[in-house]
Amino acid sequence: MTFPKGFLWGGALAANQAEGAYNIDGRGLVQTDVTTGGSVDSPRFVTYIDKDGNPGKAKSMGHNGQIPEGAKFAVLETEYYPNHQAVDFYHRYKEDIKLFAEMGYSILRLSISWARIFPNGDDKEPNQAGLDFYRSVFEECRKYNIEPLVSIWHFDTPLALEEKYGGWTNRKLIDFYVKYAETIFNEYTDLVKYWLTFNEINNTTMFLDMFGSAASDEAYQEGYQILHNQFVASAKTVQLGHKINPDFIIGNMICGITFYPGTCDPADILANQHKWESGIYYCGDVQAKGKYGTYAKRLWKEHNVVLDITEEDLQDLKNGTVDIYTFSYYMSNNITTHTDQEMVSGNFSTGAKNPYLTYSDWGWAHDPVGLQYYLEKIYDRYELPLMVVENGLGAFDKVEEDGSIHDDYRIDYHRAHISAMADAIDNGVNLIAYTTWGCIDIVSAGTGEMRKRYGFIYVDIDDEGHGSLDRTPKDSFYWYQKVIETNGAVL
Ligand code: P53
Repeated sequence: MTFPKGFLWGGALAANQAEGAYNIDGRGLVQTDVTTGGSVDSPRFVTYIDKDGNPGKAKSMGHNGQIPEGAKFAVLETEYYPNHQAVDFYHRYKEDIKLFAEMGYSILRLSISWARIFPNGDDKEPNQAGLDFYRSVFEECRKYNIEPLVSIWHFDTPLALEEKYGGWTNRKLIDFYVKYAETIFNEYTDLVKYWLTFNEINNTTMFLDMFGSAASDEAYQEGYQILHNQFVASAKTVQLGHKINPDFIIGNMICGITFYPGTCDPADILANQHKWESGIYYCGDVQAKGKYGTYAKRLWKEHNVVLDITEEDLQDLKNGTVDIYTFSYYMSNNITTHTDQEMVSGNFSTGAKNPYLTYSDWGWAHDPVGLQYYLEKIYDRYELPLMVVENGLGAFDKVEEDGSIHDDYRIDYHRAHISAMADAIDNGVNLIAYTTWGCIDIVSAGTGEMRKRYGFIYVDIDDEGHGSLDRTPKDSFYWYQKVIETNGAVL
């Protein structure tokens, strides 16, 4: 039997993409609350009021919306914000967790919304209603013997911290984050064992050179300083967590893209190695080995970056290494120095088109072998237990007249990826969990669409917010139920 006894099967979601209830029970605002819906062809925008009081929109690059000097982020009456309601997990979590239990989950990855606990980020006291909400969610999980796997931060820094302190470029954020982590560690010490510090921490710099235009030195300076501050916050949090409860298992979380050289030109081989260093290893090395890799100096020099790093920081990084390495996996990308190749277009997926792979409607390469490659490479580098905490296919789903949803394409995607995980395990990789992305349909992070669906459970809501929000199991629901029941033997 490939999958070891006790292997954790489940699904994953994130607060800002699932909960909705954006201004309920004292929750503060986060950036997705001022971000409109987009699509593959049209970016998401952040909305604001400029210094003269006029409303405006600025293109949101991933999770860092740039607004004009003196402007303030604002919710505009004239816009629709998909994350405000999302799929209303806030009010429907009991129904949803019951369905997850029906699939047989032994683990559920979700995130705590920082702004429900500390609405402004720098509040003296936590918001009791926020603490109560997650207590109730975790208790609901425990009722079904589902282990919560909690992301402390999933792209949702309280907006007030961004406005008042300039966000993560400011070291002050480290203390606010650690205080938030300490609060939830103490609060849920008996309910939660598995924690992740920062979701896809590497996105901040990995995507800088991947949108066709070269990023400025200033963008790298800011990106690397943000990462450094988050590394320190993560390391302090790991140390504190182990002090509060020695049984806590605390991991990092990397956006795991497998990079391949586009050709066998040695220049491409080297460029690809450098992409692994800057995109994937940079964060993993600090969080799992406790120090910057040797190539870090080269990267900083390349972009004239000078970082504010103290001796104490280096000590913290060393003492705050993670217990497990976790990552998301959706696709591979090709890295090439050649300009004559056909390029991929899609959101967050760039580079030369791989002729051996097929692509999703959003341009993401379908590459299960790339997952095996990633697992084997990363396990050998760190020798830490691994978790695949996101993996899935964003696709259009069609609801048949009788209400059923036949999503064989999604089943094929997961079957192939689970099979790749089995091969990696057979080759010695210590993989302990698999949580599929969007176990239920939720708002897409990259495009803000509802129609980019990942779930095994369909949610009746569209891109304009119309729909009953009713939940319906798709064919994949019953398929995954069987996979879990047989511990991966029947795919
Ligand atoms: P969506 C880029 C590339 C790979 C994964 O993404 C990414 C991103 C950033 O969007 O994000 C993760 O919804 C992220 C989730 C997100 C999921 O992948 O754009 O951790 O929040 O929903 C899928 O299709």
